[in-house]
Amino acid sequence: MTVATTSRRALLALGSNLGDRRAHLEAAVRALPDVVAVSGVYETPPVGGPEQGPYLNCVVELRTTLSARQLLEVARARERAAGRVRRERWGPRTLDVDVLWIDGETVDEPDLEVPHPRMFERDFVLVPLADVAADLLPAGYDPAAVPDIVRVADLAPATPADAEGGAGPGE
Ligand code: A4P
Ligand code: MG
Repeated sequence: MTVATTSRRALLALGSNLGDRRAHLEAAVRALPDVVAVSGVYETPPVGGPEQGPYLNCVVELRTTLSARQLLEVARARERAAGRVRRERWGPRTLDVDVLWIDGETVDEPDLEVPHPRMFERDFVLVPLADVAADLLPAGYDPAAVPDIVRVADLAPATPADAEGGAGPGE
């Protein structure tokens, strides 16, 4: 595993389709470390899995020295904080946090693949990704041409005052 000594860009994808979806995303974004930018929040039709409700999705950019493995641990901690219960693959969830991309780093292990293997196939990832990391979009990809995905909200990154005030609501 690479141990970074200088910070580099990492991108995480967040999704929620159970409970107060926006509150789950908001609490996670506030609690994530080293956040420098947050995409819009988009309502997206579910892809794969059982019949389930629409998702809210967003993408968060970090500048961080955390390794891919440490970011996966951070992601899992946020999912646990949102009370996520795993029943079936691609099933409904209060919060999913995936490690999409880390500049200059690839990981190919049974429980961790970076870049995320499905990120470039999925409009629910690519449309929010376009807000914060358009350089990573596949050539010719036009987020404005994607049907059925609607920007519904904006979340601000946590400010230093948030950090001093504690972890925020939902914790
Ligand atoms: N894992 C491997 N690589 C990673 C990574 N880069 N980041 C492993 C995070 N996890 C990674 O994930 C399953 C396993 O993937 C974990 O054990 C982890 O070690 P999970 O979160 O338990 O289950 P999952 O999310 O159901 O599976 P998966 O395969 O990650 O699903 P996807 O491909 O992320 O799809 N539709 C809409 N509209 N919006 C969504 O957000 N999400 C999914 C999940 C399906 N349909 C969706 C959405
Ligand atoms: Mg996941």
